[in-house]
Formats: sequence, structure tokens, C-alpha cells
Amino acid sequence: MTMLNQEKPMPGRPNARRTPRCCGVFARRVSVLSVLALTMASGLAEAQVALRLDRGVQRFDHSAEARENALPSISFIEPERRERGEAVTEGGWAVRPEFSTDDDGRYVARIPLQAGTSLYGTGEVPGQLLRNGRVTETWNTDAYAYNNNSLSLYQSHPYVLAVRADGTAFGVIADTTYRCRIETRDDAIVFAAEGRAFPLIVIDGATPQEVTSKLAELTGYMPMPPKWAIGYHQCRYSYYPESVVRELAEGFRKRNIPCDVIWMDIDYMDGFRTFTFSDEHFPDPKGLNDWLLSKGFHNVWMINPGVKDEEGYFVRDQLVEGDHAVKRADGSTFRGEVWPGPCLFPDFTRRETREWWATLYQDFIAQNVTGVWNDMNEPAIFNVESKTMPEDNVHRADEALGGEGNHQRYHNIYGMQMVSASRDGIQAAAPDRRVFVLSRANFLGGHRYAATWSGDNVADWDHLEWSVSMTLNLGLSGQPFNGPDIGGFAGNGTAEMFRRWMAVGAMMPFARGHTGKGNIDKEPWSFGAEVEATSRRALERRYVMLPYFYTLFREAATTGLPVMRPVFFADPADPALRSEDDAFLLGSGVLVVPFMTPEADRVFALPKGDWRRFDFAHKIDGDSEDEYLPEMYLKAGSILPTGPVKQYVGERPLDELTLIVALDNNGRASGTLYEDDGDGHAYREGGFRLTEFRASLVGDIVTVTSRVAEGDWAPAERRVHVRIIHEDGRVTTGTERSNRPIRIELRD
Ligand code: NBV
Repeated sequence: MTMLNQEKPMPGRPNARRTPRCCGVFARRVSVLSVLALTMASGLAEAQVALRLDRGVQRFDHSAEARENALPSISFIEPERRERGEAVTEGGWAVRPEFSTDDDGRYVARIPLQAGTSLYGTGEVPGQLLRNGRVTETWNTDAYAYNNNSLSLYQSHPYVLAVRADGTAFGVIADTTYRCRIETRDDAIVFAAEGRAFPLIVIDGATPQEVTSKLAELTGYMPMPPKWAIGYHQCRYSYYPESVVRELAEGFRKRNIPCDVIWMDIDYMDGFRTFTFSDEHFPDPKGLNDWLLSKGFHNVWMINPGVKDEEGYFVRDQLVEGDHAVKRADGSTFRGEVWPGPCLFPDFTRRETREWWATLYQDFIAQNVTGVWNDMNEPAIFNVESKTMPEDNVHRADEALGGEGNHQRYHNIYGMQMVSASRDGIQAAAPDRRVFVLSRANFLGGHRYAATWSGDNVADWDHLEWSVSMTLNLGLSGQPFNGPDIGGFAGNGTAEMFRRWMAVGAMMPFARGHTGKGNIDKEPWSFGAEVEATSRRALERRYVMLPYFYTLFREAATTGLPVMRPVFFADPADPALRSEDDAFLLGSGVLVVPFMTPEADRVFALPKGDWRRFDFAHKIDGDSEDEYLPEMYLKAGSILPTGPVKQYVGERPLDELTLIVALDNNGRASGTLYEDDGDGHAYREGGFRLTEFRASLVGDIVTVTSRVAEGDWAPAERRVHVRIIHEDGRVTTGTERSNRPIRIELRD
């Protein structure tokens, strides 16, 4: 178990502090008292600075004037919702922010905390799950091989989840796109942002789950992904030429290792020109994609934002002709160096530019491309100290986003606006399919457009452990579909580490193996027979659990609750669980206890109550003997829907359906299963089925029944198998055809 509060607050950014370039109304030192004086002077009582947006949701501003001058919300799915509300005239709020500015002219919101409050969220952050004592800075950064002191990674989420000692919770959004320093101290959360005074949104809830759901209600729900995207993905920088891709795909099938997706990295392009294919290495991308599809593999190809500045290259010519580039402060076109050399950068903050970018996907997707990843969209720029554009570059942003402004203001949403354009373009090019986009950069609310991964991690033990805490904190910050590079991107690591990483990574929402150029091979079979056997079992587990994973994705898409959840969700008032980040929950009923280090005496803080250990030995050879695989526990009272081992999602239907049942001490259990076509949009019009299962024990007979709770979609007739896990580990089984009650006699 990770130790609590070991780390001291980190010192500020190593670079010299800058004074904000933008002079807002409050660009001087203002104390809380002077804010008060000002609001009184403007004729408003101090208390009116708060707006009640919704039940449990308040908006606070630095002052009445700051409220008037606030920039539009980019995170809210309906930005107007942040503007409407009833003025709260009496105080007495559970959470009471204090506003000021600091010596650097930054706008500060300080939220005092009760003793014993645990802090989480702040998006994509290295290190432990519990954020007390940490500092984060929202500034999307190309942070190759980041470490525990890295203040800023690729994505920005100016959001903190606070869980009080009694298990009640609140969330706070600093609704600003500017660079924002977030101190998560034991006694206070302190946001200090450049640019302009920002609204602070407080979400109050009885539980952390309630706050997390409310966050999604405000910032939007993740769109339902195509089902293949929750299978296993295999990537490397880069598989090429196409013969290597074919060999890789065959490698999975001949070894019976489940895999759904093969990824193409930048070397597929013609001289790194985005939206092109190398004639030499990929002469027939459509032919390759069709071949992959015929073997049950989907494909994902990379698209980067930097457009090679070369006359005659169609993307560049269209960009110039449409005047789509980001400008310098003097009005000239900005050029920055990336993979193809000097590049121009589309200004994704402009609607016209996003619409143009979207059209580029027509021909690209016509090659039967099924998914896209957008990399380098922080945006990353080579050979400059800042690793990005000058902050005084100019974005001609839509009025709805806040109108023309500098890069300092729009930096953090560049990637988010890019993936919004990508999603629209891919959807328009293939209207009948669901979109899959993976993005390296993103911003709070950007889960509406793309899944994300945690960038260029390192093949070491720390990064293996952080892959759990990072995925959890991103989920708590509103990004449910995310995961690490399994096996580590930078460096080789060891066979032992890879084996442990695959064992746990296969249980994460986004499960993709990836590695950097020049590294040893990191396919599931690259480390010899034993590692291959563990990898196969780990991935078979994922596919057996696919019915449950898909149900959890549906839950995330409708309630905002993440697929992968911290252990403290099981009992938010138990202080022992607050820092547990070596284990995690899938949904609310399944507890995963991985072994991410070779240490045998690892201690875990696990939730109280009746959690039953189970395995998949009935489906997977050697499952129960493989000590590298996580221990799995099912909460008493739960029913876990599982399916057959498959080599890929679409290989065969869910037949047989196996319900793993743990009865509670009243002899009852329940669970749900979500099903639909796995792609397309019919599910939005009722083309899905949500089935509720119930088990109850009367005398010594357990009866398992099912009921269609929602939807019109109907599965083919199938066998339903039940496995009852008893407290002492014994298993009793029974089988029936679909829909019929299953009666199982419990006898010794
Ligand atoms: O496109 C190459 C890589 C990619 O494999 C990786 O996943 C990205 O995070 N990319 C970064 C650019 C350069 C990495 C050194």
C-alpha cells in the first residue's frame, strides 16, 4: 500500500515566473477584503457573488465584475448552463472559496478544507492516487519519459475531487483554460491561474460517486465506443512495412492470443506528411486494412497536427488557401518544426478550420481506416525550449470559445479542439459507424471527443504502478476511456515487468501494448513461453469479461461513473482505503488485486465486507495457478456476466453467457448486462438490451431469473450458465436456455 502524505508540496515551476501578459481587470494584488469592498461598491452584497446552477452545484466568482468578464466555459457541454442560475443571497455553503491574486498577478481561489479530507483528480498526473501534498500545473506538455516531479503532462484537468473524513464529497472546477497551478494541500485546495479571473464551480455530493456523476452531467458523457475498441490493441513505433503488419497479425492468430486492433505509427506516412501513405511501405493501405478486417483486426492510423510547409502538398496548399494557420503576434504565419521539418499548424479554435480538417478524413477513411490517433497535439514543437508555440501566437477563435486570443489562453484546448474536428470528420466519412479517436493531449470535457492514453511513460516499476493511479485519477476527472502504454514506451524493461504489466493492463479500460523506436520487441510473445502464457491468460480474461466491460462502458456513457474505480469507492468513509492505489474496482462489484512488484509481502487495504475470490479456471487453462494474474473478487450480492474466450470481439456471439454469482447473507444477488450491435447508432433508438439478473435462495434452491429492463434489441437464443461462488470457495453450477429461470440445488 502506498504511504499516505509522504510527499511535501513541490516547489514552483523551475523556470522563472512570468507576469501574465494579459491585463484583465484584476491584474494587480487584490485581497479578499478589497474584493468585498469592490462588490459592495458595485451595489451587490458579497453573498450574491455565488450562483446556484443546479442542486448541489454553485458557481463562485472573484467578484461581480469578474463574473461579467468571465470567458466562456470550454468544459461544460452546455456553456450557457454556467451562466444561468439563481443568485444565492445567504451564505452557509458547505464549501466556501476565498479569492485573491498573488504576487505574480495570478488569480487565486483557495478552498479551505476540513481535517481528514482526501484529494484526487487533477487529471493526468504521475505518482500516487491520493493527491494531498502535491502540485500540478495545467499546461499540456510533451513530457517524454516523465517522472514523479513532472508538474505538467499531456492533458489538463483543472478539477479536484475532495472526499471528507465522513465520506461525503465535493468537486471543484477552476473553469479556466489558462495555465493553472493546483496545490492540493491538506488544509486547502489552491488554484492560481494566469490570464483572467475564472469562475469556480463547486459540486457537492453525498458520496464521491454522486460528485463524479454530476461532473459528467455538467461536462458531458463519453460517447459509446465501437465494441472492438475495448478489445486488446497492439502498437509499436512503428510496425512497417506492411509485411511486418501482416506478420504481426498472423502472429496473434497463430498463437491464439486475443487481439482486436493493429496500430500504424508515423512511419506509415510519406515523409511524415499527415494524411498521406508511404508508397514504398504502404502501397495499398485499403488492401491491407481489408486483409486485416478479414482476419478480425481493426486498424488505427496516426494523424498529427503539424502540416509540412511544402508547396504542392495538398494539405498544406488547402491550409494556406483557406487561411487556416495559427498566426504569430505580428500577423504572419507561424512555423514550427516537427517530424516533417518546418510545419504550419491548423488553428483548430476556428470553426472554419475544424470543418476543413474534418473534410480531410473523407479520403483517409475511404481506405477502410477504422480508427485514428492524434499525437503531438499539445501542440509539441521541436527545438524550442518551451516545447510548444510562442504564447503570444494568435488564435482566431470562435466567439463561442471566447473570440480571438493568444496561445497562452488557447494552448490547453488546442488538442481538444483538434479531436473535436477529427471526430466530426471521421463520423461524416463513415456515418453508420461509431468513431474511435485516441488523443495524447486533451482538456477537461475532452472525453466527449476522444479516448486518451498516458503518453510516453517509461518501462520501469514506478510507471507500472502509476499506470493504475493515473488511470484512476483520469477517470475521476471525467475521462473514463484511458490507459497506459502496457510494457512502457521509453526503454526496454524486463520480462518480469512486462509479464506483470500485461497481467494488470489487460484489466484497464483502454488496453494497448506499445513501445518506442529502437526498443526490443514487446509483443506478448517476445519474452519467451512463460510470459507469453501469462499474457494470453490475461487477455483471455479481458475477453471473458467483455460482457461486463461493455456494460461498464455503457454505464460510463450514461452516468459518468468511470469503468475503473478507486477502492475507496467501496466505502468512502473508511480512511484505510483512501490511499489504496495498488488495487482497483471494475464497476462496483469486482475488485482487482494485481501484483505489480515481485515483493511477496505486499499489503493491500481492501474494503470491509464479503468479497469472494473467484477465477476463470473453467474457461482459461492455468488461470488459477498463474501467480502473475491479479486476484479477482466479487462483492457478495453481485452477478458478473461473462462470455466465451474469443480471439477478437466480433469472432462469435455471446453464447454461452456465464453468470458468476455471489449471494449476500440474505441469499440474494443482482447484476446487469448491456448488449447492442457493438457498432453503429441503432442503440440510440432503442437498439440495445439491458438485462437485469436476480438470484435468490429459498430453502436450498437458488433461482436465477432475468428481465429485460430496457431496449428492443434481442440476442439469439443462447445457453446461460450459472456459477455460484460460496464463501468457502466452493462453486455450484447450473445451465438453461435463454430467459428461462435457472434453478440450482445447493447440496453438499
Ligand atoms: O509517433 C511516434 C511517437 C508515438 O509512438 C508515441 O506514442 C507518442 O506519444 N510519438 C509520441 C512521437 C515521438 C516520441 C518520441
